[in-house]
Amino acid sequence: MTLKMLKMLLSAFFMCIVLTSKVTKAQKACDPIDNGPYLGVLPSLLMSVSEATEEDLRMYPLDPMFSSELRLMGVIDSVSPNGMIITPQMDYQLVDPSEIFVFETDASSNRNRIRLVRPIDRDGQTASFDDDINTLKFTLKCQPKYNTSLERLYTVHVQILDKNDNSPHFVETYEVEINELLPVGSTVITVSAEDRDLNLDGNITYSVVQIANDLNDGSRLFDVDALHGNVKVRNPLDYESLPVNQKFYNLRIQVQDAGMPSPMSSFTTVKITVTDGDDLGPFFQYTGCQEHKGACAWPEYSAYTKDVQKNKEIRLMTTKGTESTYADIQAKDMDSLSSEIQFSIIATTPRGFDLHFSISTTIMANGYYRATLNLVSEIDTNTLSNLQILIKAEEATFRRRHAIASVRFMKPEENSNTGGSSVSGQQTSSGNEITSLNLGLIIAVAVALTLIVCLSLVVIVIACRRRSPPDDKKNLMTTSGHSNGAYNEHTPL
Ligand SMILES: *[C@@H]1O[C@H](CO)[C@@H](O)[C@H](O)[C@H]1NC(C)=O
Ligand SMILES: *[C@@H]1O[C@H](CO)[C@@H](O)[C@H](O)[C@H]1NC(C)=O
Ligand SMILES: [Ca+2]
Ligand SMILES: [Ca+2]
Ligand SMILES: [Ca+2]
Ligand SMILES: [Ca+2]
Repeated sequence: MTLKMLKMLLSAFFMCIVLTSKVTKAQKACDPIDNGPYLGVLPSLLMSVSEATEEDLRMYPLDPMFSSELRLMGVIDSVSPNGMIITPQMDYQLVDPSEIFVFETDASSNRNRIRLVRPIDRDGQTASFDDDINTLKFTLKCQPKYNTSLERLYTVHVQILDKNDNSPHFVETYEVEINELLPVGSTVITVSAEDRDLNLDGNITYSVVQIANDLNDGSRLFDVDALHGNVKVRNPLDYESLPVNQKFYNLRIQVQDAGMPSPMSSFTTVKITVTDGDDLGPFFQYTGCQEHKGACAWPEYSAYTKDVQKNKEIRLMTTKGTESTYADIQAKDMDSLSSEIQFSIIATTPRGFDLHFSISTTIMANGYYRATLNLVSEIDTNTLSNLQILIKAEEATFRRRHAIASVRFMKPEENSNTGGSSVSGQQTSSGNEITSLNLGLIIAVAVALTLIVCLSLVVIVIACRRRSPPDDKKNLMTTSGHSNGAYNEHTPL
């Protein structure tokens, strides 16, 4: 039983060996190594090589990336017993495949291959897919040397693999003008780049790059959407903080593909010009005002009550330290927009004197506006000297930005004899007041001093006459007395 079974098993085993050996023996020259897929009427051979430039092929002709295994039995020559003759047909392409590839048997591995010998640009001349060459297709005729009439035909598909040999590039140059009031998040411009390569080699992303040593670098204020190239405002813009005559930002944008192992990139610089927007109000300006961010912090004007006459323009002054100067009320838009400004009286302290005054606006040069303040109905000097008027300079825009200044009144010095004439036409009015006051004081002091000196002289003279009878010896006595004293002091030594 067991012997019989063993015999049967052994015979089955040998049968298998015989069968398999028969199968291998059946594979002759021009037979496919694999039973490849039928992608049509003919069996197919699928291969792939990388695209290559002329230089690639000159430098690395035997690089495996430029060749592909031709999985057919036999050797490609017409001499060996299992030799075969390979003839590519020029049927699908305009070019002859035998000019692009050589068909050869690798001497060391004894394997058949096709090898690229002519440059192929997979990418074409544009980024569009229309001019891409992704596969080369042709019919291959294979004839065994031992009987050339036993020819076999295959459809060959050679896939052309992409190489990242193109850097992405921006299709145009970009310049744009925007207003400083454009809100954060707004799209300023959209940049666009192209890459002729395939898949990751052509998958491009945008990013902002800082420009070293450029005061107009915009990398802090703008960013770019990585996928779509939309440039957006990232931080609030400020026209005023840009240097004069350089109201623009340079935004450097990089575009990079995702090619492995080393991505390729290129750059563009977008010039973003910023225009002025109405973000600042008017400001009062006079020499010597306390400036804060380019505007007078607490604009204050004053006038002497004597300079206030009905239906006459009130002469106003500004004060810096102890110096008072005649000054006009002038205001200007802090934006370069030079918006129209209108002056008005908004309040008085104490209240209720608004209608005693009128104010009018005159346009001046360089965007300045001037206010003219008039008294239209009498106020008594005591009331006036305690009065303060608040004046508003308002932009005639829909935002109605404004600034406020105060005007107060002072009584001139009571002692001043010169009265109204002291300030007329003079630059330093209160300076004049002070000088006339000082003059009076100086005269008084001088008179007093002279009196004191005279009195003391008289006292001295009287005293001298009492102690020394001769008048002419007064000088001698004083000099001798002095020398005596000196001598006396020195004698104890
Ligand atoms: C070659 O093959 C053809 C087709 O199978 C056959 O007719 C012919 O006899 C063969 N010739 C030789 C010399 O074996
Ligand atoms: C590029 O890659 C990103 C992420 O890797 C993907 O979301 C996007 O669809 C790709 N684009 C293209 C055109 O391949
Ligand atoms: Ca690329
Ligand atoms: Ca490419
Ligand atoms: Ca502005
Ligand atoms: Ca303004």
